[in-house]
Amino acid sequence: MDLGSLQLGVATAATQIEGGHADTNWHRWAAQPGRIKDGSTPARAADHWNRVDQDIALLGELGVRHYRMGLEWARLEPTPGQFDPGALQHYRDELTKLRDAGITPLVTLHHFNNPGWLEEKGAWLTGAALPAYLRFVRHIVTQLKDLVSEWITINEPNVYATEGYLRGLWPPGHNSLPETLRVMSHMAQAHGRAYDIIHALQPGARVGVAHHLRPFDPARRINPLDRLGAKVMELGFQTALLDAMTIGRFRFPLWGGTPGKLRRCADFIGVNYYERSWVRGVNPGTRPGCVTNDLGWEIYPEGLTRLLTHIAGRYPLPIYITENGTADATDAFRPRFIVEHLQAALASGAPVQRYYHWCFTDNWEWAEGEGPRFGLVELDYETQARTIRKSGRLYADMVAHGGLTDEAYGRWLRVSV
Ligand code: IFM
Repeated sequence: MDLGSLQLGVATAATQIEGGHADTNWHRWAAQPGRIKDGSTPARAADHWNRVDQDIALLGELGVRHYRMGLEWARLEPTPGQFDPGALQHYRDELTKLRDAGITPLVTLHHFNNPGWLEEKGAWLTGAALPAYLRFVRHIVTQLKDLVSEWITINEPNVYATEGYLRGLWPPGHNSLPETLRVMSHMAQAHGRAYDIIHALQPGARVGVAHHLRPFDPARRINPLDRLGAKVMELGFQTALLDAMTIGRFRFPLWGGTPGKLRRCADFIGVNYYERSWVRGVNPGTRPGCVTNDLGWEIYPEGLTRLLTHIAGRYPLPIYITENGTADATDAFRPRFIVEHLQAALASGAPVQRYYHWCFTDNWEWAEGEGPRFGLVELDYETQARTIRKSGRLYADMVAHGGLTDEAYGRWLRVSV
């Protein structure tokens, strides 16, 4: 497999790897009994805050030239309007080291993580988030634009909204469809404003959103209820947001923007792809009998081809696969997962410029805690020892050769019979 111009990188998010005691919505949530499956908190994670040098050396071992990372808003702005110069310097140092190592950072400004003070004011449900977020964006871009030129304004607004406001499994633990749509609308509006601010400060910047996308397929192909359910979910969970955050088209069930007026508000489409939804009536589920990962998510590379083909036909923009990966504690199927998803991306013929594997190291997986293992690099949470997995070695080989060589295939993927 020849990757052509497709470049490989790895992805992380601040709250999931940094460790420490920032006052975020997640640190507060994890402190409540029963919220996190294994009772863990983000305070340990991968202790990346203290191990930046070690982790940059590991990125060097993988050979990647692209690294997607997040910023912890609560560290940078611990009280409203007061920015912490120490935290800013920490990120400046990290970004400088990355660039010195020949690695281009793609920086996420919001990845499910609100400062505690914003959460207290209702965060994205109320009018509090927009001015606070824009102030944060303005300050951070001004301070980091000499080191960063690629930005993700918001990660997976649909997942943030549905897990926190519909399913109630994430902070703030609500169960309300109107609230979910309000949060989505506020995030879509915030992205458009942030896009303009970043471009005003840094005209050459590349700005986008990391969208969580999946195919929604009716469980019973000719059942009208399943078909309708799949269509409605696709629109409500992703298509309406994609339109609003790419071409400024706000339509039901979202609101905001200027009616009838379209405008470009993304320089690339970020795609986070993990699985498909198998819809029965109004219930999204998993196809019975399919191959799944450790979290029960269907492994379905063809879904990536389908999504990319659809997106490329809808928006004339380059595509970054900003996340793709799988929970596989024993690394039994991750090597094949990676190769098959890269093949699926190439098969789409879509203008995919980047592929960031999720995750660089094992990460604190939100309400699932420390259990799921997504890393190319295995983490021993007790000792913080890092070990590159077989899949990580394969990935490094693909980075070095611009694709999968016959030798690598034989070494990492051939099944002996
Ligand atoms: O770990 C998450 C990440 O924070 C957002 N996208 C999906 C990943 C795996 O669940």
